[in-house]
Amino acid sequence: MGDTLKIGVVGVGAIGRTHIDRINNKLTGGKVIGCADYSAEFAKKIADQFGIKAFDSGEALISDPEIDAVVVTTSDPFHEQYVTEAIKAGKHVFCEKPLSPTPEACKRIVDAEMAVGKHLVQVGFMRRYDPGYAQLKKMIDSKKYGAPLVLHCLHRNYDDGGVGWKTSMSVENSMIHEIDVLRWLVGENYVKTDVVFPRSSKHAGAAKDPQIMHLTTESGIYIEVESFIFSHYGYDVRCEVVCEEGTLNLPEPPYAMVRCNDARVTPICHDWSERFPEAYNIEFQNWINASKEDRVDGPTAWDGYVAQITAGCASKARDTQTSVEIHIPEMPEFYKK
Ligand code: ISE
Repeated sequence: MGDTLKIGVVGVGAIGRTHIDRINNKLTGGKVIGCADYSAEFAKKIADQFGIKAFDSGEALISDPEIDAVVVTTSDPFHEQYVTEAIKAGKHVFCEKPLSPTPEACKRIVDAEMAVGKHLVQVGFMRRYDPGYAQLKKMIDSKKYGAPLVLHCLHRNYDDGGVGWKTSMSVENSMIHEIDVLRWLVGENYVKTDVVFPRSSKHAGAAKDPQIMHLTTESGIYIEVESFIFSHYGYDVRCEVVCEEGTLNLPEPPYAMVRCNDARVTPICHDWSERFPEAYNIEFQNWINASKEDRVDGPTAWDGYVAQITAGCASKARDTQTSVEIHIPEMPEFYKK
């Protein structure tokens, strides 16, 4: 492998490009040397922009001996195919969230990884690397404020994708972040969920928006997450953890307050790329460092599977407007190591 981890990116239509830029221009120890896309012509265009090699297919990129590790940023339904291919090639693979749209596909990835007997997969749940969430985690783990009892969370986008947004995406694409990061924060799986539809915004078109997802954990911690995709004011992520002897609030980005035109204004972010750049940088630097040491040190394929089981139950709860029990299987020994 040498001193530099040589990385190939499969899927460069969207976030993959920002990861190439981050790895090649901001981080150390890794270099994206090639990319592939379902359109080979498009891959060539992006490869030329970054001065890297274009591969004819994801498979060709993954099997190339020059490539040490793989980043999968295709559209969600294609994650399984390329992650599995990388596992078979024995290469470390970073897959953007969700690991796969269905729990069944995630389970197949888990089985494939266990079959090769080596930890290779990391899932892109970047909020775990956000310094604000990391502070909350440290405070909860210290037990200084007693046990967490209730979590109040908001996840608002300005308009996230416009008219293409579907009702199902609020859980599956957006609140999947809370499903993972809150489970990690409190260190417990979920046992029950329901999803409520308040009056819908006129900006949401045919989609139901906002939506409120409720989750209950094994010890009875009660969580509510408001997802408001068409908030039409900015990107706003909040999390308040109510503990027995204090409440903990996720820090907001430190924008300076401006006094002007008879007003006091503190700006907020416009979208997720502005809100979480540090989290992405820390996440990828960690992934590069761990891959070079042949380790996985981040959200695993098992975490991706558990998130998808939970999201599947929340989707069922949403579609049937009932409360749905969540049954998470026992974590295999393989993932406890
Ligand atoms: C998007 O895919 C993300 O991952 C963002 O973090 C989230 O806020 C947004 O709603 C999703 O569509």
